[in-house]
Amino acid sequence: MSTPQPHILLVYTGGTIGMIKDPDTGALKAFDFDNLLDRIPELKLLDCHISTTSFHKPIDSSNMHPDYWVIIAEIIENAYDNYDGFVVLHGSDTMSYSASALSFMFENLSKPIIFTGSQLPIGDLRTDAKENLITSIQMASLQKNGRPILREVGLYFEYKLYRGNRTTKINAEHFEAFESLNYPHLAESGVHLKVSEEFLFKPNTRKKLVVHKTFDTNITLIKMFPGISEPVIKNILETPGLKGVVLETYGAGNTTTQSWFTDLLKDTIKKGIPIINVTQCSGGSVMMGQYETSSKLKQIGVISGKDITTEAAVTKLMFMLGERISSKAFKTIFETSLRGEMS
Ligand code: ASN
Repeated sequence: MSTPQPHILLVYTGGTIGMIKDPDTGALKAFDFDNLLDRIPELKLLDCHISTTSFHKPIDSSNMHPDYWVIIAEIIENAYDNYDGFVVLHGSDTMSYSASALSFMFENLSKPIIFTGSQLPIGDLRTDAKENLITSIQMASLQKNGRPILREVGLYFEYKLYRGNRTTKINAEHFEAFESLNYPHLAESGVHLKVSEEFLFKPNTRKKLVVHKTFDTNITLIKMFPGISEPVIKNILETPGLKGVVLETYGAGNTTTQSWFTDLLKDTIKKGIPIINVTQCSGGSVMMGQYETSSKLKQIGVISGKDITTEAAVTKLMFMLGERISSKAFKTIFETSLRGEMS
């Protein structure tokens, strides 16, 4: 008896993959990407059933916003029981943020949600879109004993599948646009699709899917640089309504030890505003207390982002604030890996 073909839902949100050049300005802009299956006849050759749906008005992902994450999540949630996997076509600019956000939204996910896109439009002769799209669909279709092999939010680009919330866009030009420096890739596409099963996220399959939909955007991201000034930091931290801060520090979580700086952070934490320490290095982890320049941060209650990416830290913070996690539990929960986003 032949096994039934997996059903895959393709969700088109926009991005270069479906863009065309504006005849007047020459700039790339999102266009209506209807009839995806007709435009890419190769999709009909795949060993799965594909249905497609699209944003009413596709966007360049630089216009991404949590409201759109809810739209993507609701499309998937409403189709969840009828499909075996989901592929989200998305612009590369903010794809790591969206993949991270969706990972937090989908608790107890037991099917693949694969984000992909391209650096060149699908109509371009040298496009990377077709390989990315076709292999993403194949990855989302992978099954063992009739069940999906991948049960997490992934990001597929240029022959590699990554855990979405571990990725960062590292190149605006190369086809190899993403990297996951603190976690191994989950699968690789060569002559065969090679999945590294030991690195896959193992959800608790006995628990029911829960989709979280509230993000609190009253947060800020501060990147440290030598010479950062007191009035600037003071102004940011005293922003009315501010609820959380991601602080991009040097190396293993280090900052200036000037007292005006640590005093401002201390006052902020005392007001119940969590501050998350993430490193501005692309790889490695925050280890507060390793250097004198981070000991004080630890003392005043700064939260360690460990080896989380900035993209995952920003979305996790908005997600946890949206969930109204109490300030007492906030540090412990943030420092716990929820969806494999930190080691
Ligand atoms: N600006 C585009 C976007 O993020 C870039 C891309 O998709 N390669 O929508």
